[in-house]
Amino acid sequence: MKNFKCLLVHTPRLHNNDGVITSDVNYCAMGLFSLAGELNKNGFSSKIINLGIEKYLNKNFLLSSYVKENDIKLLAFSLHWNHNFFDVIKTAKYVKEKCPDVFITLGGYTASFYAQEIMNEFSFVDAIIRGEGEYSIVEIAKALFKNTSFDNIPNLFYRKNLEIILNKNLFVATSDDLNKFEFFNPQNMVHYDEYTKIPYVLKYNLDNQLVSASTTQGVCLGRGCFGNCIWCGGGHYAERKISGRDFISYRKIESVVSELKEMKNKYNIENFRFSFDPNPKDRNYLIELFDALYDEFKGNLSVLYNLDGLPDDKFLSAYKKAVSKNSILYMSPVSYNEIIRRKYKSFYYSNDELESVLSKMDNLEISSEIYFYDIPELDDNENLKSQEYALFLKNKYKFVKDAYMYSLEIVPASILFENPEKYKLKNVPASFWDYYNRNDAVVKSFEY
Ligand code: B12
Repeated sequence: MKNFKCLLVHTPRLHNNDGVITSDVNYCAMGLFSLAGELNKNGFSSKIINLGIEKYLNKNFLLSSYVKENDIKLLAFSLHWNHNFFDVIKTAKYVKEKCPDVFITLGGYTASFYAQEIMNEFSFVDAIIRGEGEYSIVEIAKALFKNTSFDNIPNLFYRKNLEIILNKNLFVATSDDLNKFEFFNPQNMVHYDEYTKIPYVLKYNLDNQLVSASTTQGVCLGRGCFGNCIWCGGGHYAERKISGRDFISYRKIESVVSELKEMKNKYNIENFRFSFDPNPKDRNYLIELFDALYDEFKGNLSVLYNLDGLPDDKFLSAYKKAVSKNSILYMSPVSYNEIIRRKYKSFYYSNDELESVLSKMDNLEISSEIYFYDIPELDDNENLKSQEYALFLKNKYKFVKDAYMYSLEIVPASILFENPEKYKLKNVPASFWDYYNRNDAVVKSFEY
């Protein structure tokens, strides 16, 4: 089976501004590591490749040549974020033209949401794994290797006698499953060292771009969320649609700590991103995690943590002890307007509650960044008040290191996406073509 080679591909989004090529969406979905890990565990030689890194290191790099030279049999494109829809599809198309025998599957949130449409429109896509992919990708590799059928492979859309079939059975990872998966193994990625230093925007015409100090990998603590913030494509309702997930799974704390230890000590990764706050009413798991991180790193761990709810006293004291001073808690009250906040955000708090926490954080010297959104249903004046409130918080609280506005992205599967008129949204993508066409990339994307 070692000769049956698989490749998991991350395709950033390319931009071409008057001949100056840059890319964003440079980070791989963290699940690519557990997918590669499961394939390798089952005897299928597998790697992850980031096309941005390869192209940056060698401008003549072509995925189709790599596939031929390495005799890749199963090519799995990550279409997790909607932003790189065009680049993924274009690249897959060209590779299939040059390597007709390679089996192409797609996976990730966006591919899952639009699986039927993608299968209908793009015949070079052989299959789509909907939702969580670890079990299914191994079963696909086994079926291709043994030349058996895809019937009963969970989460799978595939082609059979010109028909598109979606198997009925479902795989959603439990905590036990997550504990069996491997979330970090640099051996499983081509040019891992370079990837750890990839910047948020990569400029292909400039030297010395691979110098970012942040980790490229979000650290997986678990999966799922009880919240339904209306802009989020990964909340409870959205996840139910995308992957059938209806519960929360947590990773074992020892595994997370030993992973961080290896990343930090062996691979010199300096900052760690966490973005998991599925149930602010019960943060026992996170408190236990911080206690264990303190035992291991004695407060010498730089963390960027996106919290969905307000931190409480227990959280703040465990966090304060565990992380280094330059760590940052990111929080979004959405709008200065509490009525809008209640409507948009699941884990509501008032402005008074927010400010009381910020003043505690000042006393504890915990840094934060606070972000608000431009809300389409509010007039400019109301949105301006969020901007003013952001500035007010930044000036009033010493440890609010930054406070700013974001524009609201409409992502597939979110409540906003499903009910645009209710929220007075204009120009909401009506079909996947609208996402696909929202790019200014080079025509052939990564196969140019
Ligand atoms: C953690 C997180 C981050 C982290 C880390 C991301 C990472 N490396 O994975 C950071 C902070 C870096 C991040 C950044 C962004 N994020 Co984010 N992020 C999340 C968050 C909170 C959790 C991600 C997660 O746990 N996913 C769940 C698990 C199941 O996914 P996974 O383990 O990676 O992959 C599994 C499956 O998805 C599938 N799969 C994934 N890829 C593939 C590929 C193949 C071939 C197969 C077979 C299967 C497969 O199988 C995997 C294993 O089971 C979600 C919200 C949420 N609650 O889901 C948003 C979310 C995914 N992010 C989102 C967005 C928009 C972004 C940004 C584009 C924001 C921006 N404008 O900059 C950037 C993109 C960064 C980049 N690519 O360079 C959106 C995506 C919506 C969409 N459909 O496009 C979400 C849903 C939030 C939202 N706003 O709605 N994010």
